[in-house]
Amino acid sequence: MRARVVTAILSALVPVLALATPAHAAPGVNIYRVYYDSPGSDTGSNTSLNAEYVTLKNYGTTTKTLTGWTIRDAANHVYTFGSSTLAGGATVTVHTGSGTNTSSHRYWSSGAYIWNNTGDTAYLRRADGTTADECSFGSTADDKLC
Ligand SMILES: [Ca+2]
Ligand SMILES: [Ca+2]
Repeated sequence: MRARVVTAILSALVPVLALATPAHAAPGVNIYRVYYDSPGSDTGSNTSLNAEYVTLKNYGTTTKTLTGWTIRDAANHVYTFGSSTLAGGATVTVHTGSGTNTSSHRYWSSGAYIWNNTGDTAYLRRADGTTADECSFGSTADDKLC
């Protein structure tokens, strides 16, 4: 009887646990966050452009090569990663404006905003062109946790 109760409780928990699993449970590089509406007025300054960004995260435990991977918006503006890797558990943020690339911060060098405040979709593709992840967002906030 007791075992049956435990079984019933476990059965009830399984769907809850499944729902609690992050969408990006698969060990790979995925889109973590898109900060699409740069804080304050969109003045177009480099500081404002760089406060608009997309962050990728390596959900795996091994280092992944990002060389040749691309990020693009719905209008097909494309950022291509130069020679770079991303350690397991690490993040890399791609800022819209210009700056000096580091292992965790890279720069699109776009003179205009990429991510539409009114809604857009971010696509992450591997070097071979296959889709690694995509993340759509609306206009209800400044950023989206994907
Ligand atoms: Ca924007
Ligand atoms: Ca803004």
